[in-house]
Amino acid sequence: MNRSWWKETVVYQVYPRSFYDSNGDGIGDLRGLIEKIDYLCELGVGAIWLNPIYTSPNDDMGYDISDYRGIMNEIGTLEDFDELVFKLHKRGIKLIMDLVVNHTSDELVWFIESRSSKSNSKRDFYIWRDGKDGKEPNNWASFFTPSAWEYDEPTGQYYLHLFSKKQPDLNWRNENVRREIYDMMNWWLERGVDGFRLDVINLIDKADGLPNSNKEAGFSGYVFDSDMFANLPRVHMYLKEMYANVFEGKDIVAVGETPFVTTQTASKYVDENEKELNMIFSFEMMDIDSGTSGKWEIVSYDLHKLKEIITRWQLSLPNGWNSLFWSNHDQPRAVSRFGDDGKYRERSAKMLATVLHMLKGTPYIYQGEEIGMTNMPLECIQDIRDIESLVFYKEGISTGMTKQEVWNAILRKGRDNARTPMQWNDSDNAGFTTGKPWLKVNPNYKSINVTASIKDEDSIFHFYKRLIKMRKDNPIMVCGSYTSLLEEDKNVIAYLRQYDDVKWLILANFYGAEVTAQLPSHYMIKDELLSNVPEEVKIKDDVIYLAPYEAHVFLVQDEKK
Ligand code: TEU
Ligand code: CA
Repeated sequence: MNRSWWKETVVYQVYPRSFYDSNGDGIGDLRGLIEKIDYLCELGVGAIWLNPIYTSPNDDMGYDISDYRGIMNEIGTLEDFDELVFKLHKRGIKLIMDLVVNHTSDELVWFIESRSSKSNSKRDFYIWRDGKDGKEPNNWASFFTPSAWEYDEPTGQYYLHLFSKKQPDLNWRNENVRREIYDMMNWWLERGVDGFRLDVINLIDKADGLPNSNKEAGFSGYVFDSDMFANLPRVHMYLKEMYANVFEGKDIVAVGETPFVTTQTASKYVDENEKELNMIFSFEMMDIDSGTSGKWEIVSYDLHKLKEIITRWQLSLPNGWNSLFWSNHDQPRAVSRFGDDGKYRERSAKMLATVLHMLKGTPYIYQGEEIGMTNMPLECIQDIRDIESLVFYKEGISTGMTKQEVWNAILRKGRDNARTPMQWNDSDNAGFTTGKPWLKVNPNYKSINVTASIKDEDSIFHFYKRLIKMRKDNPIMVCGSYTSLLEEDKNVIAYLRQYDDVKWLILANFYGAEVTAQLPSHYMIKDELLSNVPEEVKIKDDVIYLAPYEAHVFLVQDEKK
C-alpha cells in the first residue's frame, strides 16, 4: 500500500455557512472559520473539506456557482481565503475545496452568454435541445424537479439541468468547457489548496443522443433513471484528462462524490493505476433506509445488510481507497439516524465513531458530529431553507403520501438537519452568531455544545480526539487488513484489523438492548485499547456481554493451540 497524507489523516467537513459567524449577519464566514482553527487543532484533524464558498445566488446553497474565481459576498473575500489557507497550513491542516463542475449557476457568465443566442460562442457550453411535440426533449426527471429540462424563451430551446433549473448542466463533450475547468482548478491549486471534493463528478457525461428512458415513470410522469447520466464510459476519459492536466505530479487529493456507484463500478475510479481519483464517496450505506422511490420513502433495514455493505466496500477496492462517513451536509445527523439521540446519545455516538474510524479508509467527521449534534425538531415549513425539502413539501402530496407522511419524511431525512448552526456554547444562538441565524439553531444547544463537551473529559468530543490520536500512533488503523467476523450476528458489528503481527478486534453492539456475542474463540484478548463504557468488559467462556451500544477495541492474539 502506498502511503499518502490523505490516507493517514482524518478529514473534518466544514459547512461554512453554519460554522461560525464573525460579523453578526447570521451567516457563517471565512473569518469565523479562521477564528476556530484552534478548535480544529484541539480535535487533531489533519484536513478540512470546505463546502462551496464561491460566488453564488444560493439556489442550492453554493452548489450553484456563479463565479468560479470569486468568494460569496456573505462568506468573505479572496484575502480572507488566502489568510485561511496560510493559517491552516501553519497549523498543519490541509484544505480540500468542494468544487461543482457538473453544472453551474444560471447566473454564471457562461450561461448568460449561452442562453443569449444560438450562435453565441458559449452556446455549446451547456446542453440545449429542441422540444418534441411541444414537450421536453426527453422524459428525464431531475433530482429536484419533475422534468430535467427547462424551456428558455430567448432562443426557444430547452436546457438540461439534473438539479434545480438554476443549475444548468455543463456540456463536458465540449473541449473548451473542459479546458476552462482545468485552468480554473489550477488557479485554485496555485492559491495553495490541497485537493478537491468533486461534486457529482460521475454525472458529467450523459447517454448518447439523450434518449428517452424506458424505465417506469414516477408520479410526475418523468423518469429518474441514473443509467442515463451516471457512470457513463466517457466519465473515465474526462477524469484521466483532468488528472493529467491538474493532478499529475502534485501531492494533492482528488475525492469524487459519486452517487449510484456500486462496488463494481467504483474500483476503476479509484484504482491507483487508472489515474483518475484518489477516493470516492459512495452512497450504498446512505441509501440503506430508502425505498425504491428514493430517499423520502423510509424503510427499515437490518444490521445484516449494513454489515454486508461495509464488508463488501472494505474488500472491493484492491488498488483504491475508501472514504468513511456516517453523515454529511446532505444527510440526517448520524446519531439520530444510526444511533439513539435520546437516552444513549453519548454512548451510541461513540459506538458509531468507533465502528467507522477503525475501518480501512479515510474517516470524515461532519461538523457537530464530534459533539453528538442531533436532527432538528423543525416546527413548520417556514423554518426550512433547503430547496430539496421545499420542493418535496410541494410535490410530495402528489406522490400519494399524506401531509403528515411528507412532514415526517422531511423531519427524518431533510438536509437542513445537518445544516443547523454549530453549537459552540449555551449562550444565545449557541454562540454561533450575535445576529439572527440564517437557519434556526437546534434548541438542544443548552446541553449539547462544544464548551460543555470540552469540559467533560468523558464526552463524545474527547472520544473523537482519542480516536484521531490513536490513528496517528497506530499504523494498523491506516494500513491494516480487514476481516469481517460474526457475519451472521444480528446485533453486533465485529471485525478484525491486522498489520504485521498486530491484531485488533473491534466489537460493537449496534442496538439499545443488552446482547451477548460469541467471541471468535481462537483469539485471546491481550488488552483493551478503547471502550465507550466505564465498566470492565464482561466475558465468560468466550461469551461477551454487551450493554446497549457498547463498543470495544481489543488487542488480540492467536490462541496457542
Ligand atoms: O449531492 C449530490 C447528490 O447525489 C444529492 O442528490 C444527494 O443524493 C442528495 O442531496 C441527498 O438528498 C451534491 C451535493 O452534495 C448537494 O448538496 C447538492 O445539492 C448536489 O450535489 C447538487 O450540486
Ligand atoms: Ca457572517
